[in-house]
Parts: sequence; C-alpha cells; structure tokens
Amino acid sequence: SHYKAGFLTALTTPFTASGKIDGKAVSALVQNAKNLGLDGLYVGGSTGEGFLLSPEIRAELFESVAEAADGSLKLIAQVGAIEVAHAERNAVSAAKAGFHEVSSTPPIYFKHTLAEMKDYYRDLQSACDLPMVLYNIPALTGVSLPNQFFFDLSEDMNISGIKYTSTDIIQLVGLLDGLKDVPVYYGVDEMLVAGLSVGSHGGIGSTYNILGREYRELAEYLASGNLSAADELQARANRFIDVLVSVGMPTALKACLEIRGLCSARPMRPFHAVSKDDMKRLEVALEKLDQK
Ligand code: SI3
Repeated sequence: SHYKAGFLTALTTPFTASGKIDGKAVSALVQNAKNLGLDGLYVGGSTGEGFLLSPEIRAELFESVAEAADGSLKLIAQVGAIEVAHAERNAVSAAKAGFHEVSSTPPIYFKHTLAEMKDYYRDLQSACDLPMVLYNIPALTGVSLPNQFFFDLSEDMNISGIKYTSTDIIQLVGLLDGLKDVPVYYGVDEMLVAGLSVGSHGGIGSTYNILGREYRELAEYLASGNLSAADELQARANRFIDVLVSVGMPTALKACLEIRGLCSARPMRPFHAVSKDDMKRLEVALEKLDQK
C-alpha cells in the first residue's frame, strides 16, 4: 500500500479509582483498536498522559498493553520524561514488555542545543536497543525540530519512523523529500488528508480510537484518486474533533471512551475530568457521528 507505516491509535491510559492502571479497560481499548482495523498502538504519548506517569506506572502500562495486544499489533512506547534517567528506564520497561519500537519527544522545558538533543536520543536507544520513532510536536513541547536533525540522526541511529505532529506542511514536504527509507506518520488528525497527500506513510493520533475506520477509508480514497470523498470524510471527522478540542484534550477523548463503555474518564492530576455539561456535548457529538 501507499501507507507502509500504517495507522496507529495513540492510546488513552485508563486508571482505576486508586490511580492504578486499569487492566480490564486496557484490554477493552486494545480490542477496540483491533476492531477498528488499526495497525498498532502508540502508548504513553500526550493522549496517554505520558508526562504525568512515573516510571513505575509506565512500566505497568506497557506490560498491560503488551499482554492485551497479544502479538497482533505494532507497539510503540513514548518514553520521554523530564529526567533523562527516567526516560531511559521507560525505554527499558518498554523493551522488557515486548514493545517493538520506542519513541520520544525531544527533551523539554530547557532550551537544549541540537547536539544535546541528539545525545538524548542516542542514549535512549543505547538503553533499550529498540528502533526509535522521533517525535516532532512543537505545539506541546515548544521545540520545533529542523529537518536536518532528522536527516542527521537517521544516518547514525536506527530510526524506524518520524511522528510529525505539526501543521507546517512546507517543512513536511522537505522532510519527505530528504529522508531515505524512513517512514513518516502524520500526527495532526484534523489535517490527515493534507499530511497523506504530500506523501506521509501513515498516521498516528488520538481520535483514531473513535475514527480509526474512517481514517483508513480516507487514506484509501486518496490512494485511489477520489479526493472529494477523502475531503468529505476529513470534514466529517473535523466536525467531531472541533467539539473535543473545545472541551479540551486529552480528557475529552477519555470522556468519549467512557461514553462508549471502554474506560473511565478519570484523568491523572492535574487534569480535571470533563464537566457534566461538557459530557453532554460529547454525547451529542458522538451521536451525530453514528448518524453519519
Ligand atoms: O499521544 C500522542 O502523542 C498524540 O496523540 C499526539 C497526536 O498527534 C495528537 N496531538 C496532540 C497535540 O495531542 C492529535 O491526535 C490530536 O489530539 C488531534 O489532532 C486533535 O487535535
């Protein structure tokens, strides 16, 4: 297919009332991804509230997901953490649990040099010996990685992909043009049609938990040249995503998954669970999706 990297959902991290990983809900969410025909899971990213999870709880999460996936999905762990030693521990936990690849945002908060960020990725890879998916998500990290950074690291590391979550399509065109054999996952769900049109090899996003089937369909329409059908699906997705974004991510998605009976809406502190009023708005948005 055109989309050799596949379509993966960013997984929500479900918690029990006492703040532990809810194993039953993990199974339900993983089964949901399988039912939607998705190729894999991106675990512990922004959708998974990764930066709010200790190394211990992330290890539990990775174990629980790997067990539920049971070998039938590609598993990528987002291991980034403020403390580098924690990121390395997360990478080791992912490898132990049987994940296929690790991924990380660049180091955040301080303004690091490109050389420091390169060493960060090299150290992570040495810790776990798994292929690495580099992650550009400037809206949340405040770090916009330049294309040369991706080119340089793919020369001297085992880079299995780039998750490109930016609306800068000019940079994306240059990235796809300059890369040799490294697949790009586009990460802005509202612009999947744009990301795939310029040549991205797949996608990863939060709303795939709900719209995974539609995104795969959208991709097939594009590949077969039916642009207007692809555009229509994107517009339908965005009417739904607009409500989620106005309620607030990632908790709005978690609330939708509670409405669908898959997990509790309860987020990790300092997030608040969505209000009753917002819950109503999300119910309506989900109903509209079901009506087509
Ligand atoms: O777990 C993750 O790291 C993600 O899901 C990232 C993903 O690219 C999401 N981006 C952000 C900023 O959270 C998107 O899927 C996003 O939620 C979606 O496009 C709606 O805005």
